This record gives sequence, C-alpha cells and structure tokens, in this order.
Amino acid sequence: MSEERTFIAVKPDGVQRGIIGEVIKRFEAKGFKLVAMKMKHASKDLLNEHYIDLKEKPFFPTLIKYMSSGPVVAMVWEGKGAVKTGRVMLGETNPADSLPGTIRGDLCIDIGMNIIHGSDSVESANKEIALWFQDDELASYTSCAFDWLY
Ligand code: DAT
Ligand code: MG
Repeated sequence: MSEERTFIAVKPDGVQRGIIGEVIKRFEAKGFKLVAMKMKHASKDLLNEHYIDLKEKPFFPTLIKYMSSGPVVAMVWEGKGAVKTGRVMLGETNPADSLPGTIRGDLCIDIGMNIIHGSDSVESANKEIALWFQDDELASYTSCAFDWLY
C-alpha cells in the first residue's frame, strides 16, 4: 500500500524555467520517497508511446513537438496513494482551472506549457515507469522517515 508508485516528469518548460527543485521539494516535503530520477531529452518514439492514448487528438503533434523541445526530468515517487495524491498536487490539466497551492495552479498559465506530467492511474503509472526506466534504475531502500509517515 505504501509502495504505490507514480511517474512524474518536469516538462521542457519546467526545466528551462528552473522549476525542477520546486517540484522535488513538494514531493519530498509531502513524504513521498524518490526511487528514480534522470534528465532525458526524449525521442519522438518514446513520446509517441508515452502519449499513445492521445494520438488522435488535434493537439497531438504540438504536444510531441513541445515535449521533445528540450530535456525533461523524469522521476518515480513512491508512497500511499502516490498516483491520486500526485495528481492533486499537480492540479488540473489546464492551469487556468488549477487551484492555488497546486503546482500548475501556482507556477504556469497555459495548457500547452503546463510544466509537469503525472500518471493518471496505477495502471498507467506502471506502464510509464517501465517505458522510461530500466528495472536497475529503480532504487530499493527504506526511508528513515517511514515510521513517522505511516
Ligand atoms: P494531463 O497531463 O493532465 O494528464 P492529458 O493526459 O489529458 O492531461 O494530456 C496530456 C497533455 O496534453 C497535457 O498535459 C497538455 C496537453 N493537452 C491536453 N489537452 C489539451 C488541449 N485541449 N489543448 C492543448 N493541449 C492539451
Ligand atoms: Mg495524462
């Protein structure tokens, strides 16, 4: 239960705008455990697979161009309810609909530049983690905070 994992990525605009640390800070402060992280300039093939469910959408080509415009910081965060709570921490897809206190609500304006990705279900989290990371890139360790979180 405390081992649920979500895939979070700071998008190219978030990297360029210096928001990587702010994102890490929020997930760390919440109590989630970082189990993997890397900077990667994603290929179009990887992004086409990552966003395969959206391939018929009119904004798909723009989305792929944006996501491949620079490096992203891909992460895996672990903890109870990490997927759902992660989405709450991100805010809505459109920053204009995102409440203050959320990452998108506080830090961006435009749906086409919404700075962060987060898995929308446990199933897609598992798929995305397997797509972006090799098994040996996922760290296995016990956080010293565990007994003070659960
Ligand atoms: P989310 O990133 O909140 O999971 P999604 O999976 O529906 O949202 O879409 C993936 C990304 O595609 C989203 O972060 C921004 C872009 N996008 C979604 N809907 C869009 C729209 N109506 N116009 C432009 N870009 C859109
Ligand atoms: Mg999504």
